[in-house]
Formats: sequence, C-alpha cells, structure tokens
Amino acid sequence: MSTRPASGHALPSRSSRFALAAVLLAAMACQEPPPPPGPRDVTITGSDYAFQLPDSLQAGPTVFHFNNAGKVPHEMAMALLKPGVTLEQVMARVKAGASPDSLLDGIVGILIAIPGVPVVGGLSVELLPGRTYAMYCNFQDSPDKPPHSALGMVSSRTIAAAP
Ligand SMILES: [Cu+2]
Repeated sequence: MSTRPASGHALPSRSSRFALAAVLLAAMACQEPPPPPGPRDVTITGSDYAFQLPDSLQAGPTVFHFNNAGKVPHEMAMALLKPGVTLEQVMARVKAGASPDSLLDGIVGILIAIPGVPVVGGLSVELLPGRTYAMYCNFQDSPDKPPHSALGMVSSRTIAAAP
C-alpha cells in the first residue's frame, strides 16, 4: 500500500524551503562586486634617438614603463598639452628658443633609463580622453650637443575615448 500523492510530486516542506533560501542568500553574500580594472601597463622604449610606443592609448589609469635600448642615457618626460595645442606648435616654440610652458597644462612626470641599469619603477597617469600628451627627451650627449628631442626623440599621442 502506497501513501504517495497521485501526482508523484510533492511541494517542498516548509523547512526545506527555508534551507533553500538560506543557501541562495549565502551564495549572494559571497558574490562581491568585481574589482575595478587595474591600470593599463604601457611600455615605451627609447633608442638613440627615438621613442617606440603604441600607436594608440586608451583613457584611464595607466602606468608607463620606460626601457632604454640605446647606448646613452635617456629620459621620457611627459607633458599634457593644452586643448587644441599640437606637438608641432610646442616644438616650434622650443626651436625658437622660447619656453613652451604657456602651451602646456603641466608636466606629468619623468622617467630616466640608463643603459644596463634595471628599471624598477613606472609613471602612473590618469590619461584623459581627447587630450594630447607629448613625450620628449632633453638629455644631451655633451653640453655642446643638441638635446635628443632635436634629434627625433619626441612624440605625442592623443588619447582615445574609453571603450
Ligand atoms: Cu634621450
């Protein structure tokens, strides 16, 4: 003789429904929000006398690393140009012997890399969408030699909008 319901299905008992709810709540409590994305790492390589860097840079937190593939010391100085200012305008000002400061919103920072000396740090920057950053090296091989920026060690990137 069977005492099962005719349908063969039974609603969960009240206690098992509470147990299910407790498991669901525990699972939800374990789901923490995803951590914010970390900064992008961008490596710039300096040589005698040029910079190699990605064609495009994304807006947002970024850590720049600077390697020296050349034979002489280099710096990677970075400046934020005022909106609408181009690298050509800055370089024209420099070639004329004038200060480009009025064309800049500021200096972001400087990394220095000496050949054969390990690089142990980076430059953290919050890259702003639509803004242009200039990278340049003003080191000279000797006091009577031109700054490396005049030899081609200058570049810029306009930051793309975040995806
Ligand atoms: Cu240099």
